[in-house]
Amino acid sequence: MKEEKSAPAEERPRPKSKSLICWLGILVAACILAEILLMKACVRDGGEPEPSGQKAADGKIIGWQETEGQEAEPSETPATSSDPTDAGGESLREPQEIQEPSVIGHWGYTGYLDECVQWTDYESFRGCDYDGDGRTDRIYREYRGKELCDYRVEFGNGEELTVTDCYDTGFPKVQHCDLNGDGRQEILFTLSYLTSTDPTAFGDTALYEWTQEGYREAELPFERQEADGHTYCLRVDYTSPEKYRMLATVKATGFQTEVPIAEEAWPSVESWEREPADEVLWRVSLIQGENGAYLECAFSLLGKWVESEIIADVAERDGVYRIEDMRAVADSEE
Ligand SMILES: [Ca+2]
Ligand SMILES: [Ca+2]
Repeated sequence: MKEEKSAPAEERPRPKSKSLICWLGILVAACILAEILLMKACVRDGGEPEPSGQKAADGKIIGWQETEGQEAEPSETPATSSDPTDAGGESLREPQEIQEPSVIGHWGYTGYLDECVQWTDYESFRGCDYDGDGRTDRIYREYRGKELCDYRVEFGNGEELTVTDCYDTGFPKVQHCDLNGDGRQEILFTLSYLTSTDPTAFGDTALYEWTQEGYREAELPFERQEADGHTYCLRVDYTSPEKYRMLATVKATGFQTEVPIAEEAWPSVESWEREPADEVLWRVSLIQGENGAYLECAFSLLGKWVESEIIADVAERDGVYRIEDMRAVADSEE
């Protein structure tokens, strides 16, 4: 009897079931892959979008400035978007709170003044050419804390000048004119204090001339107020020849003017004759006159109670700024 040869182990169904498990494994893996792809497609088409905005510390929504290919950075500047999805007020972005521009919107601000959109005066700093080289000049403001800031005038050609230690609450203004006839513009930087209870009692002035070493501050022919590098003063002695009248005498020039005082203002100003007063240069204008350019400098007399000023015309002569003329005016005459 021929003994049946048992099938070799290799030929038993075992190898067949191993192949089936292998196929089943491939099928399961394919299902998992398909599920992953399906989930991704769902997220892309209808899933929650990634947050596109952040809240400021105070909870207000702040705007975005986005640059293609970059992560969006938060900005205090409300974004002006050209995104068509913004049309009709519908947008996938977070709603933005647009702050109304304010006259004091630059207080505490760091950045270019022409971008300070929360300030009503920011547009007056757009497209300026102070040095007259045809290139646009800009002013960068850096708030340093403790109510102080610096202003840096950038002339677009590598030249710049910085006015340091300015009060945050000042209102900046830049004027320019060739005062010394060298063909280069002088830069007059001023700060006024319009929100003060007496704007005529404060003012900062810095005049810059071009030299081979760059811009340097020129000295005006007035007193410097102690502990404040940008405030010029006129030292005035007051005497009262009679009630409701004050005689103002400028110590530096001997110029005198009699100031009539209203009866209701007299109690507030009569004590001024006890000591010399440092009247502050609070308004300066660059004037192009027939005989050349000059500075018109205004000093208010006797504070906010009296509407009288002394005006000093200052011109550059042989490298020095001198008082060319001094006169008294009432505010109503200006
Ligand atoms: Ca320029
Ligand atoms: Ca000049």
